[in-house]
Amino acid sequence: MISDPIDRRRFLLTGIALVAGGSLARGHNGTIHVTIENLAFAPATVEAQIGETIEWTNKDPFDHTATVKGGWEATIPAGHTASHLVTVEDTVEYYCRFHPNMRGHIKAVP
Ligand SMILES: [Cu+2]
Repeated sequence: MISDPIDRRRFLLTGIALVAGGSLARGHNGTIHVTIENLAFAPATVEAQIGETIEWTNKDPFDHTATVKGGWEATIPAGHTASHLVTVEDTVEYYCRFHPNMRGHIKAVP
């Protein structure tokens, strides 16, 4: 019951994003897509349900990482993708180990 307004907002935001060009596109398989281009995560902030997968696509000509200090790290090679399964503790800030100014945020929701 408590999560109802959050779910509605998520649905609404996703719908708007799809209409606006799909930058927050959510697949039917529960994958949330983040593009890395020009040394930035886009979108920089994502809201993900626990059990969904975040997939980063690196369009830059050099490697990046999604690194959580004291936590997990995904390496995203140039021109490739990498993914992370969202778990309950994944409301986190992450950054790129090679370019620490690159920062992203994940908000995990039930
Ligand atoms: Cu980087």
